[in-house]
Amino acid sequence: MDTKVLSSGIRYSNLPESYVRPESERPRLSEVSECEDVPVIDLGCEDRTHIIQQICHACMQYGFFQVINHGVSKETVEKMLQVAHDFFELPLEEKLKLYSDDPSKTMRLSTSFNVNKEKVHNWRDYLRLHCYPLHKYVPEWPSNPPPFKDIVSNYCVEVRELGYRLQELISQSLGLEKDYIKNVLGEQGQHMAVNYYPPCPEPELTYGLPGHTDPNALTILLQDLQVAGLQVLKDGKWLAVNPQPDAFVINIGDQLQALSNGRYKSVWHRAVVNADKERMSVASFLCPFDRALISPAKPLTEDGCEAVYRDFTYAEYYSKFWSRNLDQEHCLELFKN
Ligand SMILES: O=C(O)CCC(=O)C(=O)O
Repeated sequence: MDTKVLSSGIRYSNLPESYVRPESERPRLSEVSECEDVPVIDLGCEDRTHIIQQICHACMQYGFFQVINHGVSKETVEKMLQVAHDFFELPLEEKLKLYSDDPSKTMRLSTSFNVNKEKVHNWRDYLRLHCYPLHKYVPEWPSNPPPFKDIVSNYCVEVRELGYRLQELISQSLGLEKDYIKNVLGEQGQHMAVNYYPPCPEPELTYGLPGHTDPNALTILLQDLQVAGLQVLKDGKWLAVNPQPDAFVINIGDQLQALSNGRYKSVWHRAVVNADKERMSVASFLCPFDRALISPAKPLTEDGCEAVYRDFTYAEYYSKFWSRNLDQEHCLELFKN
């Protein structure tokens, strides 16, 4: 491979060796079935108690759900997907100006997951942005395509609102005060990964992203409507979550698993790739404040329920997460009492 990124315009006819997974780790695509009963929660429903019950069920049984009537406008979503697409269409030299494989950078174009740590690479390029506070980070974002900064800023504001709304509902679904999660997480960071998965010559042999859980609190994922690729692990089986119009996929992250004392599961998910078509997704991550102290919520450790995890700061967790490979054991295992 002679370029750092996959989005170079070269169409590969064979999968380069460094992307080939050992036999036992391959996706076995023919064994994956569609997730038929993905929880879809209508946030426009007037019965808040009903929404809270649905969230509780989805977070316990699945660790993820989809939302519709979520308040992020259709125009904002369409523009976001278009500008993401336009970004990856830019000439290679233009994109390479932004390339870095240093995870501590607050804006970078990169590839795979953690190229310096992993043994086998993943069939993905991604633009990673810090997004909060906007005035701090927008100046370093790409200025090409020209409308990028405006469109993405607008998207980030609307998605953040949705995230806060969901955190209130999730708090209540755990029987906690509405603001419990927001108060514990402090002034939350917001990151974005704009994922680009080019057509892959041998999708059976590799991943866009291998199975992982998200290290943050909550992920709001926008999937490309045309091409499926997201799969989640449910009861030991990988299930495809096909894109649904006007919906976001919401994943519970590791921090909410810890805060809920393991009651809610941070969902294992992965992205598989496609032989003929490119795929895009936009993941927005809400992350606790670096010094936020994460511990199982007190009301959930009363009545003889032991705290499953020790207290830790988010900064400690995040640096542990990035010091490892993506497809190792669950990072939270390292924080168990
Ligand atoms: O592309 C997808 O559907 C999943 C993306 C993802 O898991 C991530 O960015 O962490």
